[in-house]
Amino acid sequence: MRTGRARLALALGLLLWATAARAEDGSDLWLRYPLVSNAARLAQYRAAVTGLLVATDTATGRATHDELTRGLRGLLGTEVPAVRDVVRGGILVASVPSRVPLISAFDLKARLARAGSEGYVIRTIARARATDPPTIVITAQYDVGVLYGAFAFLRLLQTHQPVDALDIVERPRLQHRILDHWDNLDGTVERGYAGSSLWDWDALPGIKSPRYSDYARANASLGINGVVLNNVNAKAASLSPEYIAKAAALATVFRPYGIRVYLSARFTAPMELGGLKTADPLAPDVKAWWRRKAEEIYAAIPDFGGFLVKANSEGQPGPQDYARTHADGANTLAEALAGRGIVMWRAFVYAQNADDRARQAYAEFTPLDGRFGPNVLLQIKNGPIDFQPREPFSPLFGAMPQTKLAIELQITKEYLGFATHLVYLAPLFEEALAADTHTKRTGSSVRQIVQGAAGVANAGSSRNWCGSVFACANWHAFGRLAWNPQLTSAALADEWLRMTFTNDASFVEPVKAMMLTSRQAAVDYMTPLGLTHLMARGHHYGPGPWVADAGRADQNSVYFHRADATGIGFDRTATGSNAVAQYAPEWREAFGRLDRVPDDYLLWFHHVPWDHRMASGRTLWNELTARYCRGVESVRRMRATWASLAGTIDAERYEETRAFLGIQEQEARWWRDASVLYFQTFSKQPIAPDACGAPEHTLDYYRSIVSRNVPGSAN
Ligand code: BDP
Repeated sequence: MRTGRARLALALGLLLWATAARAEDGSDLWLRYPLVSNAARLAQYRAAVTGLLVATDTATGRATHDELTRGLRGLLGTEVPAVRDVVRGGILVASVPSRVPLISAFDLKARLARAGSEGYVIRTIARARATDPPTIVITAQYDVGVLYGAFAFLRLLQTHQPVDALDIVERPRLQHRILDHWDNLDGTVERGYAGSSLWDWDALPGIKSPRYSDYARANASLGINGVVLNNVNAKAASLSPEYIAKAAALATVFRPYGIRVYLSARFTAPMELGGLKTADPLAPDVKAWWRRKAEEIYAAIPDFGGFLVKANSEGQPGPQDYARTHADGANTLAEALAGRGIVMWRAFVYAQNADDRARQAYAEFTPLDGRFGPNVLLQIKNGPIDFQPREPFSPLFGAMPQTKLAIELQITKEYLGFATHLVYLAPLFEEALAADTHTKRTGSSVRQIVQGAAGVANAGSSRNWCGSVFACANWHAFGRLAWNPQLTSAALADEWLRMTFTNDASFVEPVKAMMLTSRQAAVDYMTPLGLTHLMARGHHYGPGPWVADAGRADQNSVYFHRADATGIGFDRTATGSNAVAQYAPEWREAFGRLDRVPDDYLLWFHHVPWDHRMASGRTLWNELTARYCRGVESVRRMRATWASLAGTIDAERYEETRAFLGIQEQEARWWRDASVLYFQTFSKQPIAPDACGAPEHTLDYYRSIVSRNVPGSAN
């Protein structure tokens, strides 16, 4: 028999073990499920949740059961018993509602119809006898809906919401909610700042890491329903039998979570894999090759989602190599899928030495409107150039009324300080989705026009998934906005903070405010007033406004900012490239006129004299330097906010963020000093005294900085 002392030691040991096992390393993301700290709420939840009946006996039903059991155990601090009926209260989860008497009795039909095929209904149903506690029903037309409903219910508890009179009907607004992984077959990730690829291609299909199902859980909790496994700069080998088997193994893990697997396809795969002499999309043997390939994939992955294609862009092969159009190329692949999947054809194209890179996609694609097959989506980056800290919306969104469209957003922060800088992207996503194209159609904002959203993923092998804890807020925000593009950045930050850290308002409120200012801060210290693409060459980390030696003109910073003795900015009005003509009249007017253009887009559309008087009363030069300093000051304030919160959360994640903010302040300062010194060589004007003071080093010093072995470079 154990002595009391031995028992105490054992208990202490177990406690220590449990604490260590729950170390806050970020790996649980927003699915931590800690005990509800609000005593009144906890009591309500415990009273409401007396039993759990999951009446959906499929793999998805089991995943739903497991998630609810895990979540409730943590949040309520007690095991919720699985019950055979819910006559005396509890949670009833069921798809195929007609088979569950309680649900059909309460006639949820109309609500279920509103929820559609992927949505869900959560409803508190009072029982006939007032003394019987009500039942919380989570139901849906299909089992994936109940999984989404279960996550939504857990979210209510995680954020301490009341659950006594629930009447929720949710359906996803966008049909395709997809993460694009730019993962290479050698395990590196193009523009990945969170370690290496999540997919252990070498070990697949034999070994399936437990991380794959955790990844799927995280996605399902947001409503993400598709994953493109490999880089858009695709290798043909990813369509080989060997890699199809590996993709199929991942699909098996993801399937219960409602996630379909997609593959990036290399346009010349029929030549590289099939030995054909051409990849001409209209050649019968090429069409036949794609059909056979699709059959082979569907035999291994019956719910294969389809192909993502980057064609005739940045050196990738495509239909234009055979004098065919993007529509010809897309349709050949789409026909091969024979209605079972979709082709996401990217609109990110730009020609060598084009007069204005911002005009290219519109020029190439608008003549093809109406010529894409029914299962083709044209995938358009939010702005006309390339995932910059701020861009106006792409004019293509308003110009392809007869084409299905998807928006592509970058979650990984290639141009926004990687995982190092705390930049919350929901305001950028929100801005892009809310943009009104002002085209003549009902519902002319981008979020009303698109049928899909693709986010370039930021998850990798890093223990905290995203390289830094705060970077994961962007994955969360993307997924939730793809489900409901009407959600606000503030609501999403609130929700993410509560689920990731704590519900304590004295932490949530200041940190939320900090997150919401962070994107504008990055715009200010990197590319204020509509400047764009001034990052160091290649890897895009740190300032490089002087870059002029890239192989292509339209990858040089000087091409984008056009600073000279008279002023700065890219004239995209009628006197310049006239890119402004690609927008609806309202925008032509607003963007095209110097007296009307918003400050945020000033230098995007205009070449402006250094002495131009701004709305603030300052000259352009003084406004530019003030904005750079404002960005640095914002980061200082972010740092101070964080410093004031010492001791309010776990040491591990507190410290990580503290250290990153320290680097961010130094680097914001680096951006500001380097940029103002460089632009001063054109303006020839002094830097007005500001809170940032004189630049710390000379311009030569900044120009001589060469960052080596930066992660995520294109390979
Ligand atoms: C650019 C990235 C490059 C990508 C490209 C794309 O620098 O690595 O391949 O976008 O979207 O921003 O295809």
